[in-house]
Amino acid sequence: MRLSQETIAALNADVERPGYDRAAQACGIVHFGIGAFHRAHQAVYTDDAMAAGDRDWGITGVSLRSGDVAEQMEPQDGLFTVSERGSGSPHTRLIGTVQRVIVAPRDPALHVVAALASSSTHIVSFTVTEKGYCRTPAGQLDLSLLEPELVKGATPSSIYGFLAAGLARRRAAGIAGLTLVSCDNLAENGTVLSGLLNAYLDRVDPGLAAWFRRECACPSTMVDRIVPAVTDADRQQIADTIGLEDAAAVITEPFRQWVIEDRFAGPRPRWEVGGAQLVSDVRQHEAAKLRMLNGAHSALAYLGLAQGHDFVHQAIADPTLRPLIERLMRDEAGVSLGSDPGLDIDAYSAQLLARFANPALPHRLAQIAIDGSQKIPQRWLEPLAINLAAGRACPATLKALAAWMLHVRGDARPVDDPMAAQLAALWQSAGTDGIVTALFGEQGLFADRWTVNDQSRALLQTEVDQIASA
Ligand code: CS2
Repeated sequence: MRLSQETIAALNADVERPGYDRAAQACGIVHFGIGAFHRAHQAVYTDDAMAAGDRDWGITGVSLRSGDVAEQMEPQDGLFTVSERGSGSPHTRLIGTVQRVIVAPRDPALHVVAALASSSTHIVSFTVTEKGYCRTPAGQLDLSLLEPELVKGATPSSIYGFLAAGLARRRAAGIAGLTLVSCDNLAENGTVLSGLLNAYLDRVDPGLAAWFRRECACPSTMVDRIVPAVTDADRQQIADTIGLEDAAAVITEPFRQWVIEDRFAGPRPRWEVGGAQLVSDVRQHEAAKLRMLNGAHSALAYLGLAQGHDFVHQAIADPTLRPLIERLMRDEAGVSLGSDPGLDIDAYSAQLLARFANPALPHRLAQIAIDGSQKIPQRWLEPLAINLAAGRACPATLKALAAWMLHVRGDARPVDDPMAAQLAALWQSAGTDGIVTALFGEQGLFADRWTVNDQSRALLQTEVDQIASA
């Protein structure tokens, strides 16, 4: 039997249930990118706020591309379970906040725009991954990716097209602005989203751009929870534990963190009830998490795959990799945060290493290796730029960078990256001797993010030569 509103009673008694009347809630949030991460993170914080008495924060999920999540969730009335796996026995909880899922490419009637324009909607949030922001390597809005939807009368396909249509409708109807909450792993994600959307609106409707600047807010947030992709075996195990089939189930670690810049255009759920931290400035939290957690994750992915590992907990247990990852985390990423990093680097590193080592949560390195071109700027290139400018060597980060370079050459395994073709072509034309310059030289692909100096070039070249000839 499948999980749904009707079958809830058949769930095993130890599964925690939503503490509110689902049917009585209006939709207050539209969320773009309703994948496993959102379901294990923001949906849970919102569920906590509603259980504490907040009302009308139901979530309309939007999938921009695939219909998979809608097929998992719609037959279940939006219900799904979150199972936490740590050292103790797993804890499972039913989440009731998601009301429906719209698959944008199958939505010619533009229900997404209607949801954005609804007066009950106050918040639009995003987990569309780094590439969902359609940026050039220098971080500008990449209009070449958006051409098709910029044609007059075209249906929107990016977050920008939908937001432009939704905001235009709100303005025309005299409805208040929105708070747009980016929950993606980008440095200063709110500021980035605001700048890119502003550039888009300036192009399509400068008056609307001015309205957006006046009426909307884009707080930055740091989000953290490790959420591996669910396998069929996990689904089977969850069905055995909860007593119902749950096609939308997610598994995650007990840890979760959400630090939110307290800058909203209108009402919001009391996410702090679920432990979210509302602060005046998230930049330090974001930089620490992106460089130390995500930076180490990406290093484990490319170095670990090259060593024949499949999972994070295996790679971090490898005695040849662990010291390197510790160095990257503490002495390179950690040090790049400055003399007043706002947290205890040693304690944070120790906590991250313990989370990576969690054997109850197999996390595929290949999942983390996806879209490296979109991830390495904020994870590695920023700290490299800061450290090298201060004269600090970064051998571990450079080793990881070399492993990524060899990964995108594409000889060992398929490369899942929006820039895969461009990177492969660059390898073809530049070869082993020219690739460092082609990527990180003064005219290189990533020159706006970081340019190699002589010392780092020599180190990087040695690593590339070594791996290439292995
Ligand atoms: C990972 C992240 O896939 C990746 O790139 O580094 O998804 C990571 O698990 C989360 O950011 C943890 O909060």
